Amino acid sequence: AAISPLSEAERSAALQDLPQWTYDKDNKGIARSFAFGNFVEAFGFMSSVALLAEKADHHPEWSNVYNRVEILLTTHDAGGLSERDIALAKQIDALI
Ligand code: H2B
Repeated sequence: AAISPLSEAERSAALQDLPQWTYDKDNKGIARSFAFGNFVEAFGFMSSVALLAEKADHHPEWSNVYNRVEILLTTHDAGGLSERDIALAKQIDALI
């Protein structure tokens, strides 16, 4: 792994800036749910996230049902949560 996971203390500190995201212990990542007015808005958001993800070479685990989007960010190369997830979460929040 080229990148190391955050320590518990680093994770707590990082999540202070991401109040809408919660740590998912089982998946070793951070998760947030988004709700939009309809499917087109949800999918437009996903398109924007996809562009950010491709630019960062860091990709979300996610799902969409109609107007809702669930995102989980974890770093496979680190085996857990890393700085890359925090950076992408902040970029995603900035879209909203
Ligand atoms: N996305 C995520 N979420 N975790 C990774 O470890 C990761 C990735 N690794 N996107 C990247 C791609 C890596 O596989 C490529 C080769 O850079």
